[in-house]
Amino acid sequence: MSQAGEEAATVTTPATKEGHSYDARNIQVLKGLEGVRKRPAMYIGSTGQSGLHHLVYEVVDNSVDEALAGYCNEVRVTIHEDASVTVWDNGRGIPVDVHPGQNRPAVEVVMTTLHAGGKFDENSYKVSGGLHGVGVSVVNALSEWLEVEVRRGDKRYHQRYEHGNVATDLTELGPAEDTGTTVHWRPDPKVFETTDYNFDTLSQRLRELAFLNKGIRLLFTDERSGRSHDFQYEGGIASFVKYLNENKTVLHPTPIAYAKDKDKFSVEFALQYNDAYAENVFSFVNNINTIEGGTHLVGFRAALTRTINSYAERQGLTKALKDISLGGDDVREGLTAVVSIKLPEPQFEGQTKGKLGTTEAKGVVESIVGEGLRNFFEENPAVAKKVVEKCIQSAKAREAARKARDLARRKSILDSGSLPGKLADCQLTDPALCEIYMVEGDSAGGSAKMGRDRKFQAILPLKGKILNVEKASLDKMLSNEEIRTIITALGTGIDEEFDADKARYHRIILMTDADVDGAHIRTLLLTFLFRHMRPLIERGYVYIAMPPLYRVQKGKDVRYAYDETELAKHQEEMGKKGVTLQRYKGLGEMNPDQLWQTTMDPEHRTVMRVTLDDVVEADRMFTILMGDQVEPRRKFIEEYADSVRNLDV
Ligand code: 0RA
Repeated sequence: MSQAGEEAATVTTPATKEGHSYDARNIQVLKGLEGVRKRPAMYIGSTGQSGLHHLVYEVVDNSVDEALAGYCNEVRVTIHEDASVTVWDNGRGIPVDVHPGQNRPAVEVVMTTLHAGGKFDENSYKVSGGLHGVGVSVVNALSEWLEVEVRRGDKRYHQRYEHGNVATDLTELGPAEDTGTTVHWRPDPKVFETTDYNFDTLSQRLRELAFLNKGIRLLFTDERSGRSHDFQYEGGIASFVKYLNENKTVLHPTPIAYAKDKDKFSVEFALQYNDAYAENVFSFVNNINTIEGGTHLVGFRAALTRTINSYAERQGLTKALKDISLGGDDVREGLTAVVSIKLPEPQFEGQTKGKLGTTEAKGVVESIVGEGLRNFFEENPAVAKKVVEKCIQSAKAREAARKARDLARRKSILDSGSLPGKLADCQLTDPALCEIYMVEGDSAGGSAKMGRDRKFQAILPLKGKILNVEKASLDKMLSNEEIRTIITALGTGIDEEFDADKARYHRIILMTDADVDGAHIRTLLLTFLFRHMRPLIERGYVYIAMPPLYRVQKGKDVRYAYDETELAKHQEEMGKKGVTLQRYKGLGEMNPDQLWQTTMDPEHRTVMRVTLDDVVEADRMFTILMGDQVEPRRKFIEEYADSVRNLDV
């Protein structure tokens, strides 16, 4: 990677007309973009693929802001073969008149000044803080070149920049039929490690934006592959909820949805129950996914619990519960919901700035969600009854689970004091230093126990397929011995008692055979971790071991290959004579020494960290792979036959 440090010096080239003297503010400005090129990661998170995508989001966000202000209804995003990107919109067009304080066209100021976008923009929903909202000037600073075309006041204008510097003055091109802005840029290969965009990642984000901003048409074209998408949802977040529940069996055909503005807040929610057990609530602030939740989510949850309880009481439906009230977990079982709020200057907090801190959001969201739900229940008593009955069902099942858990605790299986007999624990006790291998099968488990470094490596052998938690209720899950063993070994507890801080290992490594069964077991384990211990994945504790597929030997020269390409390379280097090739069908075929060398020795092994890049897609994938609808699963596997082999969440 190149930081382009030297080149940043050229950013200070004066970009204004002759005879103009620079005031302090101007110099500040020039320093600003230089800073962006010096430390790009500070502005866009990274200079890898995600930073590259960030540039696209930044420009699209500006167009979406125009749409939110009511001036734009279509945005077109195109990836070109030379890795340049065009974002076109039919908004008002960036102003081109000479900016009074700066003596140059406003569009030039917007493109070359850090954070200038917001200064002109009376649209109050611009995001402050967080990762987005750094301004188009950042995109300009990190581009080899950028060209902007503005359609405004019946005319077309054009300006070009290179490395963030003005390359040509703003020129008039001719008449315009409509208004809008087109930004076309090529990310600077000296700044970015890669210029390879991921079609799916970009397309998922654009789809999300189309859901979150009802009616906007987002056209996405990838000229590298010829693929394209056209997103537009008149149903907004209700369509989003339908999409999330697409492969699930729903309790009521239409999502419950409501939207209202209050003070400086705009609040909307949509929800729909399904017959699974997981809670799937996604919250957004100014179109940004708040993965850590925050005050708006607290308000939503409070309203849901309170409104369902009071409706149930008023209708005399709680008698079945003998006066126990429905808890938060009971009203959220099988719930799919999207809560989206927009407000000026939200305060973000938390590790990844993904948590809303704005205090007033709780009360506002709580009152609007309460009102929306109450109205809906009054007008749709049949659906209301179904929802309440489902929640009561959940409460009863939770009670049964509590009993199962108590029983298990009495048998001291879930007690952290006594560890499962199958677990070969490590000697160290500091979780940050410890890892656990969850190994498919007793024989591989045996080899792993012998091959490991017992100081920091624990081994938990698993008997074949674990329970598919996607189809099991909590009490069924807790009465499953294999699952209980995993919970106890990890030390986190489960459900209401789950606490990621109690994890006994900060590396949880899934080691399964490199065959279809192995992939299935890995998916079952991941499903369990995703549904019930998601914070462990979020914290980056979960890994997948990568055992070799081949062993090639010529005399004393022994090499391992992790894929076909590597195998071919070894074979080429070693020649054909006297070479023996072994293809590993399972972990059990490796002796303890080999297993250590190839798969467990931190000096030589490769492990793949499981990440949750896109929780929405991860959820859909688990539902499809592990849920009970056969057709979507068949289609998914057909479509992704290759990638399922290397299933990455
Ligand atoms: C500054 C002020 C106004 C609009 C914009 C910038 C703007 C920026 C971008 C970036 C991509 N598309 C965009 N569309 C608009 C307000 C314009 C006015 O008041 O007329």
